[in-house]
Amino acid sequence: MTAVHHIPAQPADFTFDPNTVALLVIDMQRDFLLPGGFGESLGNDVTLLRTVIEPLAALLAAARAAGLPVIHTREGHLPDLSDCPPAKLARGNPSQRIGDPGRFGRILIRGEYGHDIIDELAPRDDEVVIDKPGKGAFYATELADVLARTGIRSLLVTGVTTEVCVHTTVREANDRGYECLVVSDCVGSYFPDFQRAGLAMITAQGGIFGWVADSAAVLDALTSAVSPAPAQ
Ligand code: TIU
Repeated sequence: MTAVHHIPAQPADFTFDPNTVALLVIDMQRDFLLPGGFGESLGNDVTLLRTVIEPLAALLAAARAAGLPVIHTREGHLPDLSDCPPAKLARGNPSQRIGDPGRFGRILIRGEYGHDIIDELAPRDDEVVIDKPGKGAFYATELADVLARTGIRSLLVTGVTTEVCVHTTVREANDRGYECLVVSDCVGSYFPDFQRAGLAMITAQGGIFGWVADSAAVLDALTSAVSPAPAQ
């Protein structure tokens, strides 16, 4: 199917071709969403982020049913921390630093239980998982190659946190010419004010970074506009 479809969004309808759109799920990792991980070590209340899980699980199921590519990302570092800038390691006064032993293994270290994606949103074997050392999903990763290879031009952006890794990734994507729809109830922040401002900053100035719509609008468009994937 090559038709262009519309999702009612801010600041204007978001148009997409089902053949060139992907669902991007950013950093839905135990270290950010479970007590005892990196997010909590930074002094955050993780319960605020957990409101994202249910709507995002529904959107993920719909995207899979519609045959959309799904790309997951994970923020984290090599066990020897050689890919972690000293400034990132030293910043702030966390109760536990990256690489320290946490409740779910070494914090934000690849291969550790806490670094992996929460069970509710576990990637399928055929889905791409991008490991990233930074906040943006393009920096020092293969994401640009994956998108070019698969012909993806538009991204439905979800995950955590709104003002940090989601924003950085949307800004990187915008500069590279990708069209991003941020799904408002499928992105989360530890800070309600930042959630509001983060979403407003996407759509301000005529959509300076992209579009925002809630998952109900996206689900509607996916179920009505995109043919279901053939039965396996
Ligand atoms: N601290 C915070 O809000 N976020 C991060 O450190 N990483 C992501 O947003 N994934």
